[in-house]
Amino acid sequence: MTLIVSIGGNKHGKTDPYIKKDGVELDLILLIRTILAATKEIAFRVSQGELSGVLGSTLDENIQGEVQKKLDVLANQLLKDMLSDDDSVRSIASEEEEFVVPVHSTAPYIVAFDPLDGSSNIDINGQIGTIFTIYRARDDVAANSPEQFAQLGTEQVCAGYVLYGPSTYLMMTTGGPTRGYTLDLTHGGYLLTVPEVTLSQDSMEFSANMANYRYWQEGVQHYFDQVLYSSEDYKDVTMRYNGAMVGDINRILIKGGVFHYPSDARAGNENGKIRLLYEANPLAMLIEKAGGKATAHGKRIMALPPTSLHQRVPVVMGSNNLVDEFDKAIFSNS
Ligand code: AHM
Ligand code: MG
Repeated sequence: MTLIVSIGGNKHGKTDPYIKKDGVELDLILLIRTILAATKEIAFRVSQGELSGVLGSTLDENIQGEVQKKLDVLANQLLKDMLSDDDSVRSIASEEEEFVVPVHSTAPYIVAFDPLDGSSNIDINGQIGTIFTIYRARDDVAANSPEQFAQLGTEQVCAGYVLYGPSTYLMMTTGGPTRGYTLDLTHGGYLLTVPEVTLSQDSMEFSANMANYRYWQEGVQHYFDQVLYSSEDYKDVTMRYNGAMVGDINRILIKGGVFHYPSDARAGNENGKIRLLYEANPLAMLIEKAGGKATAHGKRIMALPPTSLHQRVPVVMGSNNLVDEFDKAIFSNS
């Protein structure tokens, strides 16, 4: 059943009573609305595809050494511009920006985002999304300091993503349960469609880029050998891989399963590919608040002390049993 409540308010003038129940302050609700306003604009451009002139690549590389897509740049700029206009934002960090962007020096919140996750899917009309996270600003460091964002994932006051799929879908937590919202194109607001997401613990589905097998550590290779070829426990196993973590995690939140992006032997991938601040922590919070687990090196992702703004971590996250079995196989003797 679709509940007629909306974070952005709706034609009946109601706001989401569930968010209120989480004890969320009004200025945080307004900040979330700013982020969502930007995602609606991105969703519109994405839905226009080739017609909006945003497909294809730029000639530039981002801080991650990846060629930027036009939509990466556009989504980054939209979020940055709209958040810079919001009085409650002290600092911004983006996967596409080398440095922290200082905004309002005494504002209460800092925001980090991956403006367009799954960039390789842009040109093929595949799943892509925006991942975001909000923390309280620190008064002991400057607004332009990366130290603003050197906070544990457990300090997040809001985490979410918007998936630009056949429908535009918001998954978000403000400290309470993970909830799902669908963008209603008839009135332009996100409507609460799943008040409480509960991760299935029965799934035998995994997401991993198996083409990286040759670069993985021996323990990880051995684990996947068991899963694919020998263990009776995994005889019903199946695999799905989107090339967009946001799509894989959405599937896992709805159907259960586990996502892996292990470290590998390639230069730069010693800690895998997934960024702690922009991807791992917000998605870990959504997974945990839905009853699942998220670990790196066998430890809880949200308890990892950050060491740098663009830090990467190897990730495994999803249904408890599948995360535990992987960690037991890899880390029980280390
Ligand atoms: P991006 O934020 O630049 O799009 O990179 C992150 C993405 C994840 O969404 C996805 O799971 C992963 O990169 C795919 O990487 P690979 O092509 O190595 O499997
Ligand atoms: Mg990403």
